[in-house]
Amino acid sequence: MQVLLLSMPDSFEHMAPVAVRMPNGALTSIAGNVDPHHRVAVADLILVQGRVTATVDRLLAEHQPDVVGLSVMTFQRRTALRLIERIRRLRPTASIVVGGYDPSLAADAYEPAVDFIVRGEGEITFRELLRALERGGGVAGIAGLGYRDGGMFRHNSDRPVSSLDEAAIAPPRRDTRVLSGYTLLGRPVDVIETSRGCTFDCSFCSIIEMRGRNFHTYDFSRILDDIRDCRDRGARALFIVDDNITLDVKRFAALCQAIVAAGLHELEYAVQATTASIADHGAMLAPLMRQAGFRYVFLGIENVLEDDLGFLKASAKNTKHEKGGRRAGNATLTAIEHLHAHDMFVVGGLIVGNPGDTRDAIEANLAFARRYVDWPYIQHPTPYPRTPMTQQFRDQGLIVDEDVAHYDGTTAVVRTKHVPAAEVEFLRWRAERWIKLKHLPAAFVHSPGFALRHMSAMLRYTFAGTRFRSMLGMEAEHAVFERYRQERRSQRAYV
Ligand code: B12
Ligand code: SF4
Repeated sequence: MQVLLLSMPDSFEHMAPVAVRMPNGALTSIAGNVDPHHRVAVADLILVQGRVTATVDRLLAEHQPDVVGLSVMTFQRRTALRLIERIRRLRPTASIVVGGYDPSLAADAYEPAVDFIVRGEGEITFRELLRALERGGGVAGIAGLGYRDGGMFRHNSDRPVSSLDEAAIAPPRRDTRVLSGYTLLGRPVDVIETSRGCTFDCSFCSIIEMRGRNFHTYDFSRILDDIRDCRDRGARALFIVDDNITLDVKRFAALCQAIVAAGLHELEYAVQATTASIADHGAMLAPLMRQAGFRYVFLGIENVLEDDLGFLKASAKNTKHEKGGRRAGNATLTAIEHLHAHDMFVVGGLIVGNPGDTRDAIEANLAFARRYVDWPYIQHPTPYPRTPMTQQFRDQGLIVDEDVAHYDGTTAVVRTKHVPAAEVEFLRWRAERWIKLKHLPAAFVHSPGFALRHMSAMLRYTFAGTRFRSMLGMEAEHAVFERYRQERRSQRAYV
């Protein structure tokens, strides 16, 4: 069968598409796990943001797919549904399948539009679906699948999460990609996985509903082969997409050593980490990470105030420990010190605009980011489907925007008990542009060629909405902010 797999073009405020265009790791993993006689094409539409419909039309004509699969996050739902309408019109014979976080957690939003919904991990479910379609058999026995049955949409039982042990999931197939241009600050970038899952239960995170609280790992030989595959295809930077690689610090340290031993430390790595693990083990771990080539570390700080950490259920992962395991306060600063001491950049993940937040509480977090963080990754709490936090915001009547196309993390769609949503977003926007500007000299040293070629585009993106008059202080900041919001919204109408 001919299969076309698409990831959505919608991008995120803190990942300017001029600087960051990463592949979707799910689709190449799905491609690597179908039976080998199928012909699969993977297209990451982030690479063609300015010409999405023309590209999809071309791919449909060239590949004549029997099955089209789309990978969708919640804020990409509107784009996905518009694309599905178009695919139906242009290729009515194709079966349409959706998977990923949004279809898994908000299946009803897709039921009227698609033929199949793959919930949770997709590799085995999708493989079995293709087998069933090929032989014209039923799909009622395929765990993890939803399907149309006459006028009804039925859902089979959940598929248990994969153990990831040997041969459970075959390696990704990157040769199936049909578009090019992935970049991380000018370096060709790819994504790899070394583990799946997390055992924490932060209230804003979709992972618990998606797969439960568990942690499974791939073995090192598979991971090193996967890194080699990326390198041999031209990647010079790698983003490790693990939910929480720092859950097992010993294993992470051993992985850093294995990367060095295999000579794969010439690549540059970016990863997500919890502050507690880095604070508790940084003296041993940070030098190993640096030797292995880690450069940008996304720290899940979430908030610097204990009340907010309590609301986000993120206190445990942000508490450092003394020898003997006694709790020793907030881990964030110690973690940042360890990373900075070893020449790594901190991408600071903070969440501002929680129910109890006052203006001062928000400003305290922004001041922290200004002082300690290299690249701000500040978001507003966003009521993604079925997270525990969503229910809390709903119960308190604090959700002010139900349009999920705005659920991109940097549009404030909830208010606090004390501050209106638009003001929360304004405060973040006002602070963040200048923190980003501060990082540009370091970005210049890190990637001089890229910075020279794209500095003006980066500045235009960061200061969207700003005009000469605004720079001279002849315009109210709120007017500039409104223009920034309008510009972003029109940029994000891809289909
Ligand atoms: C890595 C990652 C990123 C990377 C993305 C790199 C990349 N291009 O892949 C970065 C840092 C850029 C990122 C950014 C964002 N992310 Co993110 N990210 C993740 C993370 C940690 C891992 C995703 C991953 O690659 N997993 C590995 C792959 C193999 O697994 P998978 O994606 O789940 O795919 C499996 C199934 O879902 C399914 N599947 C997926 N697609 C399809 C398609 C078909 C056809 C089929 C059959 C099956 C299928 O099968 C796959 C294999 O089993 C998740 C999860 C988490 N716990 O936090 C969040 C997560 C996906 N991100 C999320 C969000 C909200 C964002 C942002 C909007 C804001 C933010 N929080 O940072 C931005 C927007 C990104 C953008 N498009 O611009 C949310 C999504 C919530 C939702 N309901 O939509 C998650 C769940 C985190 C959370 N807050 O709970 N993210
Ligand atoms: S530590 Fe990270 S991956 Fe784990 S539940 Fe919290 S936000 Fe999700």
